[in-house]
Amino acid sequence: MASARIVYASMTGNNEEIAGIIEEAFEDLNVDVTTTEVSQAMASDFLDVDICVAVMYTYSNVGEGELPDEALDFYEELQELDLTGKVYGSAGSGDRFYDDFATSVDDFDKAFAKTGATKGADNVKIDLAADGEDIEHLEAFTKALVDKQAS
Ligand code: FMN
Repeated sequence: MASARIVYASMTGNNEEIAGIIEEAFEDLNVDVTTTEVSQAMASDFLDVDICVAVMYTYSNVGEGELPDEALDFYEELQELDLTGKVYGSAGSGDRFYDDFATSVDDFDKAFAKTGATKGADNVKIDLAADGEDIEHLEAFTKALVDKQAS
């Protein structure tokens, strides 16, 4: 059975919910999945699984996209890892009101790319809470990750 780990950051619940949607989609595809809030996680936990997923909000006071404070250590640690042979995906909710919409999703994509892991699905950026169409995108995202891992 393939294994996956989802690490998320969430202040008001949108990204926690998105992580839950991805978790359920993995379970439906018979993947052994663990979901952890980022301040409780270590990037090296990704060494134990086949598929690595980050779900992060974007937070900026000055109009520039910024990572969640509580994810900074994790973000630095991640880039030091060798995740060659693993598959990764990056998703998250932001707010289209901001010019730097959901840039944390791109930042984590780039951090994963540095680890040597293989990108398994296009980044998914969601405006605030996930709606019905977003859920379909998240399910397709999860399936793409599983298919990539199996290939
Ligand atoms: N969203 C963006 O896409 N880009 C930003 O630069 C950004 N800055 C924010 C700054 C503040 C002070 C607040 C309150 C929100 C900001 N957001 C920004 C929106 C949040 O990322 C968005 O509400 C997200 O859904 C929060 O996720 P959560 O419910 O998981 O905490």
